Amino acid sequence: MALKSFALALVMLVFVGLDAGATNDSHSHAQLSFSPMQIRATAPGMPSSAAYVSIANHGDAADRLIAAKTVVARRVEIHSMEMDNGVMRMRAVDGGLPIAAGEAVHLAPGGLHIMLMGLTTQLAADSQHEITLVFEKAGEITVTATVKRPADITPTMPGHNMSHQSQ
Ligand SMILES: [Cu+2]
Repeated sequence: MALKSFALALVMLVFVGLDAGATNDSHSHAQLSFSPMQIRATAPGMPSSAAYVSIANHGDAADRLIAAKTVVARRVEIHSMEMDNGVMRMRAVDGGLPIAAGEAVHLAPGGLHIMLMGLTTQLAADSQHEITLVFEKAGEITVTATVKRPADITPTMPGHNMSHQSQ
């Protein structure tokens, strides 16, 4: 009996330890890591904006970005951009964005992005806002995003282009 509760205490310790590790570094959680998230700055009255980030899956199981939320937008969607009869159109990604094991997905201007709609505040350059990403397996992970002028938004992973590719 005593041995059993010792084992249980040990298991709990391990979980607490993992938890502490996760809170020490907001850019890594479970098997996922993130580049610094960037949000496109808005002029007063602009209703929407977009956020960009690269998500790398270092684990051996696929995960999926299924939603995102933030207090600065009433509605958040994961969008792709596709050419449709010569016109670039945005559309919501059906069923979430898969992130295969050992691969990275890049959300960047002109391609995949986190669409922030119904902004509750003007997004001024250099301000910071939390965005919570919801993953099928990793659960909710909140990252701090920095607002940047459109010209200052950098590709999120130097050395990688915006296509999906293996690490
Ligand atoms: Cu969009």
